[in-house]
Parts: sequence; structure tokens; C-alpha cells
Amino acid sequence: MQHDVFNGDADGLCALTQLRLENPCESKLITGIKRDISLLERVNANPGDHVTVLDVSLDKNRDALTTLLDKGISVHYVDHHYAGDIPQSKILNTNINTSANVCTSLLINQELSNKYSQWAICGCYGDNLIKTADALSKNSHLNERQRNNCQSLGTYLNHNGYGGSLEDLHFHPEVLFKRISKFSTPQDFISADRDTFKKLESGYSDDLERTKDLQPHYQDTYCRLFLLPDAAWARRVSGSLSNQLSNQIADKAHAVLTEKANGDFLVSVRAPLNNKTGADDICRQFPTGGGRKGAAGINNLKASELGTFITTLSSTYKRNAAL
Ligand SMILES: [Mn+2]
Repeated sequence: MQHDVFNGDADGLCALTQLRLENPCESKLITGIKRDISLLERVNANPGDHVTVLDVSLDKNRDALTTLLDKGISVHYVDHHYAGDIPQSKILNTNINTSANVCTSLLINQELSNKYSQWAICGCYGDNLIKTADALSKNSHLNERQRNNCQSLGTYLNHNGYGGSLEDLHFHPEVLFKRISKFSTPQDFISADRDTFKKLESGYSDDLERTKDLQPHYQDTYCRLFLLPDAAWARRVSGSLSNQLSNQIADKAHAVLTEKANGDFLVSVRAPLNNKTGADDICRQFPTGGGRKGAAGINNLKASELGTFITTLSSTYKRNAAL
């Protein structure tokens, strides 16, 4: 039995889509909202089964991974998040690269020698790796319409993964995977399944529309910080808004804080696009923080720690700017 474990964002979806176009098979799908990354513990596998893991940190899944390997279950692990110590095992095959301009869809694209590169491009745009995606579009000789379609779909798929729970999402990522993975390119999906594409598109634009008059709660030379209310649209929009803000001012860091029912905050941090470092270090200074150099988050920032967070954000990028 094959088990496919993947992050419910564009990158996870586009990575698995490439793999299943190349090796079609019935598999058990294990996924969730973008922030639900402890996925491996949900795999119910037997000796002889094979597990593929895409776009979730090995560091957050190490115990479950070790348990699977000890049971004789082989694992192919492809990711670009912080991994920490990687277990040594003959039945574990890893492809992990934490460079700031790499994503999982791109690693799979390399494994498959560019065979489904439009899906990789879509995943790169989803992870806001615009330059990487533009370069691969050029190398793959996409015309402007094809490139635009990859960018739109990647952006919308990424947006769909955000939310506090599956109830906040427009589509369950598992449903989206089944719909998109039937098509060899994003182009073909968009032409054939208009209803799904339109719903993804309006989900994205309606949520972002609500933020158009939003003013920074804090800003200085190095960073901007925005607060969003405790509402489903706000939980969905935090990632897309962070990407949009970063793309607007490439030399500032950005933080978007969404208020939670308990009064604390869900935090999304983006390093300056021109200097993709430090986002993970900032977030890891708080108990529920983690992520990558360019993009990171904190699942629960105590309301009382807001001041400390702002100071940490600003001083980190002030220091980085001086380097
Ligand atoms: Mn990713």
C-alpha cells in the first residue's frame, strides 16, 4: 500500500501531483491545513508499505518517522523545511534542501527531470518564490498566458491552505489534489474544471479585498506589522497578505498577526524579499514558532508578548541590514 503525506498548500499539492502523474497509483492521502504539519503520526501503515512525505518538516515528524522505519516501512522524504538530525536507515530515502529559493515542488521537478515542470512552477509561485518560478518558466519556454496561469493557480492553491481548521478552508486539500492531479498541466486543469478554478479565484480575491484599507499596527525602517481580527477570512488571508506586502516593499520584513479566540495571536513572518534570512530564528524564540529562513510563523503568540515580538522583529532586521 502506498501512503502519500503532503502539506495542504500549493507546494505540497503540486509536488504530489507531479509524482502521481509519473507513477499513478491508488494511495492513502494524509494532509490538512497548511499549518497542520505533524502529519506522519497519522499514517497507519503495515510492514512492506511505502510512504512518501512531501513539504512538511522532518524535525516535526521525526518520532513518527522512526516508528515507521522500525516497522520496516520504507519512506521517501522530500522537503525544504528545517530537518535537524536525519535518522540513518537503508529504507529511508531523503531529498532535503533548505535553501531559501527552493521548494518541494522544485525538488520533485529535479527528480523527474523537468517532466511536469509547469506543476513545479505553480508550486514555486504558491510558495512566493517568484524569481525561481519566472526563471523556470523561461527555461521551460512557457508563453505569457501559460506562465500567468501557473502563477494564478499557485497563488490560489496556496491561499486555500490557510485557515485555523479545515472548516475555514474553501476546499479540503485532499479534494483539490484529486481534482488537479488528473491533468498534466495547470493549463489543462484550468480549462477543464472551470467551477473549481473560479471558486479558488474568488476565494482568494474576496478575502484579500477585505484587507485593502488595512493600516500597519507598527512600522519603522526595517519592518511592518499588521493585525487582523478573529474571523475565518482573516485566518485564511494571513499568508496571501504577507506575500503581497513583501512583494510591495522588498527591503522590509513583514509580520501579520491574526487574533485568536483566546486573545493570543497566530503569527506569519516574512523576511525581506531582498534578504531572506532570520524569519525562522525570530519565530523559534517563541515556544510555538518555526519555519524557514524566508517565511516562518508562530502558532500561539501570547498577547502579553506582542511588545517583545515587535522588538525582536525590528532589532533582528536592523542588525541584518547593518551586516
Ligand atoms: Mn513548501
